[in-house]
Amino acid sequence: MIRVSRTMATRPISLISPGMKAIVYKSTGSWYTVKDEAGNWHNARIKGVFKIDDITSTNPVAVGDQVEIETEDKIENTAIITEIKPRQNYINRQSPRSKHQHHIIAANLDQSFLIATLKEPRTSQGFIDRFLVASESYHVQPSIIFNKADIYKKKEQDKFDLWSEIYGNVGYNVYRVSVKENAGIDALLGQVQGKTTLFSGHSGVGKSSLLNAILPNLQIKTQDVSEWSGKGMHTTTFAEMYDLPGGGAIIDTPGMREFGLVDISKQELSHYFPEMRARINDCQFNNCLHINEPGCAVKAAVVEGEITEDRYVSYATILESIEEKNY
Ligand SMILES: Nc1nc2c(ncn2[C@@H]2O[C@H](COP(=O)(O)OP(=O)(O)OP(=O)(O)O)[C@@H](O)[C@H]2O)c(=O)[nH]1
Ligand SMILES: [Mg+2]
Ligand SMILES: [Zn+2]
Repeated sequence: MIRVSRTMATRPISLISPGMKAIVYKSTGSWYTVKDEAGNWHNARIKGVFKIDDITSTNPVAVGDQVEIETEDKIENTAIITEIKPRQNYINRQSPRSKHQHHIIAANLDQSFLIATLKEPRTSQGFIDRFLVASESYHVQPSIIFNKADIYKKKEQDKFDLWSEIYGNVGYNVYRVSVKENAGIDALLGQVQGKTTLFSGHSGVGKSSLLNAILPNLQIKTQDVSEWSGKGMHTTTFAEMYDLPGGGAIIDTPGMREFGLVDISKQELSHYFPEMRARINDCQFNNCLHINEPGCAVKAAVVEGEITEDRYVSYATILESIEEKNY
């Protein structure tokens, strides 16, 4: 297998004019791989403390960020990130290490693809719903891609049919693909063209494999079948963005075990369930949380079968997990 790596690119020295703009393609913690507006790659880092908004983030600069850079070392072709441009949007989650910190997964996105599986490994509905809520809350259009269709037996196929109907009715695009059999990939090609798309999901669901199928020349590392233990060892260790030949880009990310939501209040949660959002104004109380309140239009819709019970259970579970901040 050919492994192409742009990291720590050693190229002829390319001049960086003062205040030159660049985009972050990869972040390894302390070093960032950036591409400047002339198309040259640099290894860049930040100096001093960057305070963005008031958030405590484990990573001040994220893949997809637009930054300004200046030369640090001409011989080594390293640069300093001097400014981060305001983000159009981003998706973040709770840091797995500390619930008081968050981790920005990527910034300036047009859409997000949740790569999900029904077995090897199994993606839970709770995980799917949290991911959808996070995307909705940052105004990033999500789609769900069920991969590994080649191993679906009747049980998995029935589940796919059910979920595809549930999420389709909510308004999300749902795809059924098998990277292994190269099935269903064509339908995705048109969807990613010209857009910046985030690939996210558990480890081992086939995010990098799907990216390789879309960009066959890339040959990025995926989990060897023999290494596959079902335990979700991470093959991709850093988020990285890849340009598409006809325009647009895909951001491949390391798999995540859980998706901890940040900065969403109990009061706003139902706004991120589109099928609830459409009914909130009909609730008797305008601060209705749709649990025990009288005259609740959301609960009425669940009883009438217009809102799926599973989605409502996800809503109630997430609601319960939100700790209100005491300002
Ligand atoms: N049966 C089957 N296996 C697949 C399919 N797509 C990917 N795989 C296998 O699933 C394993 C994991 O694939 P990766 O692409 O490395 O998964 P990933 O989501 O990038 O994982 P992380 O980088 O750890 O987050 C590999 O052994 C792939 O060969 C598929 O459609 N069917
Ligand atoms: Mg991967
Ligand atoms: Zn209500």
